[in-house]
Amino acid sequence: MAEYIDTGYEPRASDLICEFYVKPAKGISVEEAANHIAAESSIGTWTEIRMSKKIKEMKARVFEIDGNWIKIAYPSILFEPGNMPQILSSIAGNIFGMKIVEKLRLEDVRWPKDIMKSFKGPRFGVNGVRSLIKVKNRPLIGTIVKPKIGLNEGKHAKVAYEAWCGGVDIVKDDENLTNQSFNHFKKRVIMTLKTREKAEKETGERKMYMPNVSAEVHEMEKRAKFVKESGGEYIMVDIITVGWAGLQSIRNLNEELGMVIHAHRAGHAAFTRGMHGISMIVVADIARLIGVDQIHVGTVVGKMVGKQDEVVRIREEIEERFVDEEKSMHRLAEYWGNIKPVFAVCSGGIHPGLVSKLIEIMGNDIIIQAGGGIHGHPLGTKAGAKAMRQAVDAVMNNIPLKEYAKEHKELGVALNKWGFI
Ligand code: CAP
Ligand code: MG
Repeated sequence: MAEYIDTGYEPRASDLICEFYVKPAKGISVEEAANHIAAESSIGTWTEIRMSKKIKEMKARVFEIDGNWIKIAYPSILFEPGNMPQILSSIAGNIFGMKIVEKLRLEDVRWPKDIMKSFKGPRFGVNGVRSLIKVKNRPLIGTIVKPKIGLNEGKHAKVAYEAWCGGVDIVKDDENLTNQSFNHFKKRVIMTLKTREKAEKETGERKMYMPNVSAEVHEMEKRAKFVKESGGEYIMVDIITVGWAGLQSIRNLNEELGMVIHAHRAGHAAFTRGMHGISMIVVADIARLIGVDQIHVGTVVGKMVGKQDEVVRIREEIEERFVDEEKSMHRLAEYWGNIKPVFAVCSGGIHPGLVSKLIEIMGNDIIIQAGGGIHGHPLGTKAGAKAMRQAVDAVMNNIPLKEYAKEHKELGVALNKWGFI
């Protein structure tokens, strides 16, 4: 049944191409596994089925086999434009569970133009967010209110106020804070936007609040509308747990709301780590197609997994800067057409002592978020926020952190507590 292997096939521009890593089950060749993967993810099943020539033409073709790496071209007729659940049920569905593979990782996808155009893409993107916040060059600084769970609405708003006044640009809810008994969503949004106004007046700077609207779709839509009516400019969505249909729904609604969508990726590591699952590069590209404006990509230096080459590659793919033609399947810089670049968010275990290394690795066009690295500062939240801002200012002025800390107490206290690299 090797009729899905066609290494002479030249993919058409209209084909969707997937790159997989495959470790076949014992006694199975890569070629045999590849054949079954292409069958199961397009028109076939485990045994021969009689079918017309027309249907056979819809089959996927394995056109490249290089060790454990295979590339499969899918005719775009297999897919419903604009329907991410259907597309992923094909190229990232049953195939992960087939006995014939021991490990299977969807590493990269090259999206054909007609599929890309069927999604909305980011509303703001990097430039839109920068002009909203009125910060041109330096990395944006964000914090997550901590403790992540347990504060009532008033205390939440106060922590946010302290962080904004200390110099943070953006304050977000944590990924598991939504509308609990101790902290109701609407009351939190109203109280926090109120303290945001106060912080803007006191600092003369734009300050943003990202309420977490993650919930069942209709509830999510109601919460997003409420944020808009209350004067907010941002919503945060846990894109993995709300699912791609949920994200598409909220992005569709956002056509009328016009808010910035922050994508938290809690849960991604259930399938992006190791060699069985889907790469974070594919997850980030899907999120960009559907239309988030900023997404967590990892930090290399913080508490979460994500090696330098992978994290930098994700940032390159979503911001399409310095795309290394060799590494990426997205050969041409204009690959993304008018789909805006997405802001890379670096968060997780970050504190002021890691900021210079982080910027050295990731560049300036990032959003640096610190939760514990601000609220755990010995002198409190406001001092922690000041220390983060001082660390970014030091790097932007090419001054070593230790040097800058001599004239900036809050940074010095942070470096003494957590060290620096
Ligand atoms: C960070 C964080 C974020 C992680 C998510 C947390 O807090 O709020 O959710 O950054 O990881 O809950 O851990 P800290 P990623 O700054 O206190 O670590 O960005 O890798 O998706
Ligand atoms: Mg969190």
